[in-house]
Amino acid sequence: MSKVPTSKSVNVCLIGQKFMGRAHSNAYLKAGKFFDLPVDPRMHTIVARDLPSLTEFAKRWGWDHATTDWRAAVTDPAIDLVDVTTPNNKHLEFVIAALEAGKHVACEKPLSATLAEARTMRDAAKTAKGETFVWYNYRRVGAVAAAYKLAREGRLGRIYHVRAFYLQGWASSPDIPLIWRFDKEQAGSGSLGDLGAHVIDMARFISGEEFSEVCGAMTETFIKERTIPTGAAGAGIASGIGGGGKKGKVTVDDAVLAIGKMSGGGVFQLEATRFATGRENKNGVEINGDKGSLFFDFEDLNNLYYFDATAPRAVQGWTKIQASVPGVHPYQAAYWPTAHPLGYEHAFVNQAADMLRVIGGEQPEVPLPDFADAYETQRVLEAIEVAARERRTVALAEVE
Ligand code: SOE
Repeated sequence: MSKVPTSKSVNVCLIGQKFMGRAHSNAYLKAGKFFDLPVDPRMHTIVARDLPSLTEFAKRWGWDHATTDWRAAVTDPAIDLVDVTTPNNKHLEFVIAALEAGKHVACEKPLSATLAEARTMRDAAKTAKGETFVWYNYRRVGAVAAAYKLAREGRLGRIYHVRAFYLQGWASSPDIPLIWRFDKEQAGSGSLGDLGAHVIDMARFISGEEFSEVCGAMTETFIKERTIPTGAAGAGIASGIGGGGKKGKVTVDDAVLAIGKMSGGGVFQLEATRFATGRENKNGVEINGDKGSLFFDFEDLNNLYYFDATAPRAVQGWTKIQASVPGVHPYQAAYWPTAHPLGYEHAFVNQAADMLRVIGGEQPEVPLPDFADAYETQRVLEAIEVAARERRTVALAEVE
């Protein structure tokens, strides 16, 4: 019987066991199954605060070790990659400890709850030994990766408009308890950083341009206070009902609107909200250029819409490109034959695969956001917050 050759292992330490803990666990579990990687991901240690539920989580997902001692795990010589999926105000401490321990570090979006903390993380990454990554997962939804490729081929030309939207509706019920996403101290902002960050990154990624000026912005908090959750009820969005207990103040935006300019001279408009009743997880962009336009909507995630403005007028029209056809984006062929669509979780598997490629010395076809890249998105978040708070125009140059 021949010994199965193994490539170099990359031992992963994941911090967090909630929604992103599950999405990232699934990604590490599957990446080496669907992709030929230069390294072999090992689900070494899972870290969270409650050991009994954590031990159950480790068993279910196949983590070798479970611990509540994050510092021992992050500095364990056996660990190669530390992945942080905690609430935003907890990113800094874990990330800096991991970078100082010489690890590769991945962090959920947005980089941090505040620009100052994000800057500290960016600066620490500049001199660190390890690679850094941020989970702007929607870049690796097939249709978005395809949009990136078409834009790099020059299919947009000079960009006139960037229209970015992220519409959810889950928070419009007053029964949703005061979870961490409603607390400025933990989240940094509400729909702006939680949802707006994704489509700001998507707009930057596809257009290849930066946001250069916020000419106007406003935020609104529709439900000013919510029931303070007790026990598991506070765990996350899905847990929903907070009971009829004490109420606490919502200290973040429920919705944000912003307009402004892009670095190429075009204009942008951005909308992010958790109160678009009827919209479940509708994120996307429409980008109009002199050579063509692209439109993506995550609630129609298997299709990318393209308008070729250079085609003869008689045949001009919006083309619906099926993303699950091999060759449209670089991930489909790793999974299934043509027209077998991928889903939400595949974007995370694609990101884990690309992170492991970078750690193994390869260069993925679709760029991964590192801390420096994610910091540019954090600057846009800050500029929008200042513009809304002070009701004025804010140039990105003002927010370094
Ligand atoms: C918020 O509801 C949320 O879970 C975001 O935090 C995620 O980043 C987004 O992908 C789905 O919605």
